[in-house]
Amino acid sequence: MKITDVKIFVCSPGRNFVTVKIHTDEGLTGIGDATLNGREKAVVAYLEDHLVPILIGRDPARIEDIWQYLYRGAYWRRGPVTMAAIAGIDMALWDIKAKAAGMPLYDLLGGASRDRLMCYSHAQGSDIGEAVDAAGALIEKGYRAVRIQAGIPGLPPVYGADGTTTNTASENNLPREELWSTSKYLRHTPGLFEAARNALGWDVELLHDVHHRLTPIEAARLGKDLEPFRLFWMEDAVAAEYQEGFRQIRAHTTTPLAVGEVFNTIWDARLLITEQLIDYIRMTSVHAGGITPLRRVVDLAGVYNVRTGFHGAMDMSPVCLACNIHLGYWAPNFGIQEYSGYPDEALEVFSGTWTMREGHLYPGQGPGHGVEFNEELAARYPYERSYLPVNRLEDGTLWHW
Ligand code: EZ4
Ligand code: CO
Repeated sequence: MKITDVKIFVCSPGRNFVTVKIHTDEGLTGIGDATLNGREKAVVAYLEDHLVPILIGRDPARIEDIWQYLYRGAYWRRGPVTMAAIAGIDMALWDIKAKAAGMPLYDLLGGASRDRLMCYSHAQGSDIGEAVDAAGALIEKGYRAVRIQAGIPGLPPVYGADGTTTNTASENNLPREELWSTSKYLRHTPGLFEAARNALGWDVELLHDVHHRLTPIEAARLGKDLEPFRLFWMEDAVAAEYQEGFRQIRAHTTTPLAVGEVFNTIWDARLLITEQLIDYIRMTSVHAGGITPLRRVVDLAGVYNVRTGFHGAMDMSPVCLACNIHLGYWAPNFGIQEYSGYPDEALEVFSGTWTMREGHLYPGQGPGHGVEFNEELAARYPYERSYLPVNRLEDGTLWHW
């Protein structure tokens, strides 16, 4: 079999997605996700100008060799643009291989390790009452695990802490600027989970995302203060470029830790995994560079009792979610899958065979990863420039978020 064409699509059915479609001389096609929220066009240029010409004429069965070629052969390794671009190709190649084998992707990876994947969804509110009500509504719908975020008294709405802000709500197609106060957040957050346990009981898993906004010692404080409420995890407590910082958090708290949604390679997670400084690895098929390298991360994690918690926000396309579901179905050390759902128009453009029932995800049983991309429909939703927000302290200092 030979690769005859590789097409790149950018569409915005609710939000921007970058999609790779690989064609072969035997008529089989494969689909991959290469979305990088806020920097979509950089990935498109990387793919169209630099990767597509390399791929034409190659044997799509040689997934490992193609991945090594694109990763090592670039000389300039790693980085979100590079790895999202390689991921789009890698997912499409696995899709082709699984279709050629007539197997669902998880079967090709080694077969199912479980019957269903527990997933969690997002509950947000402008205050504690609203956030806890939103969590209750999700539990009513059958979810067994819920991430809860609430607006912070004394601060205007902040991304990820209040349901009124979303990551597509840029102003005039430029990044929106938001305010952050660590002391206000640290005072307020334990009360959110106290209220959540009082209202929702103990028979549900509660999660929380800090969005990288703390320092290690502040994260240690929050982890300790949240211990009575037995969180499933505290996510992205600090910016993790400085991996050793997790030693300090870990030394102080038994609240389980999850990190890694912005990681691109196994090197970003190596120390965290091998020193058992985290409990869940959040890397995801698209930003990790595809199924080929993420499977390697999962196996390394398994050796050290670290489980998966693949990033699954709605700014990764349903193709990425499908790949995560197949990987999770196989992974012996699966933990949980994030699932925030998609707008209807996105699910029309990316029709999928995975399903969500009663708080659990199930892969499709057909060949491949099971997601089809409707090119004609996609063309009706052109790209719209949009950014994630930017965060400043109250004195104007630019901050992490
Ligand atoms: O902010 O996907 O856990 N989920 C998250 C997401 C991320 C976005 C970034 O593009 O943190 O909402
Ligand atoms: Co997150």
